[in-house]
Amino acid sequence: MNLKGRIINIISNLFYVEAQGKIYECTSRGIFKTKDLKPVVGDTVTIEANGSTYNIVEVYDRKGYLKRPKMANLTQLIFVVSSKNPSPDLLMLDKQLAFAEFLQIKPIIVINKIDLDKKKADEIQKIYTNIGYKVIQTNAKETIGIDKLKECLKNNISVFSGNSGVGKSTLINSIFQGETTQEGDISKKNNKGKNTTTSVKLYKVEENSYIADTPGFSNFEIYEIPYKELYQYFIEFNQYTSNCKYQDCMHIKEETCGIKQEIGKNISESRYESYRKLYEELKDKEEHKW
Ligand SMILES: Nc1nc2c(ncn2[C@@H]2O[C@H](COP(=O)(O)OP(=O)(O)OP(=O)(O)O)[C@@H](O)[C@H]2O)c(=O)[nH]1
Ligand SMILES: [Mg+2]
Ligand SMILES: [Zn+2]
Repeated sequence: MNLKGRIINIISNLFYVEAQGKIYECTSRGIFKTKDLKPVVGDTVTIEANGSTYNIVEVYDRKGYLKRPKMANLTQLIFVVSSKNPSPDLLMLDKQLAFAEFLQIKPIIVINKIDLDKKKADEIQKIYTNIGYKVIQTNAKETIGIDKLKECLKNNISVFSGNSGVGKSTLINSIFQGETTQEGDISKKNNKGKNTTTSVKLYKVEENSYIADTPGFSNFEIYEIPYKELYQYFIEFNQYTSNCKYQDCMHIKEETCGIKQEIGKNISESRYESYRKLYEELKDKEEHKW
């Protein structure tokens, strides 16, 4: 008997594959022992019954691969900021958005804790909806905005990222509220206050929709991005580069720069400021590599 499913968890050499609503504990055949072929969480696989055990016999092509946290077939990144406590970290948000653009994975912005500073939430929302990003306002504590968020999860494998305390766990809990997950332990885990999972794990929201739980992970590092490319991942900048005097303009020190001309007009000051800081950070890293 062969079944097609998805790897939702890996514990040492055992692969937990969800197929047709059930979870199968599987081993992988020797052919996957080479590092590159080793199945990871998120992989679509075929499993085969072998007596009382199951074997992974095929791993399908990946639609994307993330090194840290290690997972395959991620389709959506959900970046969470809070309107207050902690105060919104737009530099971090812009960094995460640039990374999503670099990876070509769809980003969603969630502004949580709108009960604490609605005005600030609206301000932030305006900056990012103007660029064309999808923004959802939530109050995770009182399950406000959660339906909209759930709608976005459909047919996606999503990962939440954001600084500590912004409300990621609370959001994930309210998504699962009143429903049992495959092991029903997302909420249990949080009640205990300690996260006992040690590796990436997928939780099924509904058919074809998963949320990845990534213990110990909060934000992506972006050092893979060459600093000279960074401006391309600030997507609203692109339409103004034709007004730059120099073809290789980095939009930092150059005069007659199409992007700098737009600051405070079509490009928000905070976005440009983030660009400048991240550019310096990446440049510094690249130049001190050796
Ligand atoms: N007022 C208010 N508080 C919230 C809201 N969402 C979460 N909180 C509170 O904010 C605190 C932090 O929430 P968590 O869900 O633990 O935050 P987290 O992003 O998972 O933090 P880390 O696990 O440290 O990365 C908790 O005390 C929550 O009860 C909200 O919408 N409004
Ligand atoms: Mg948490
Ligand atoms: Zn320029």
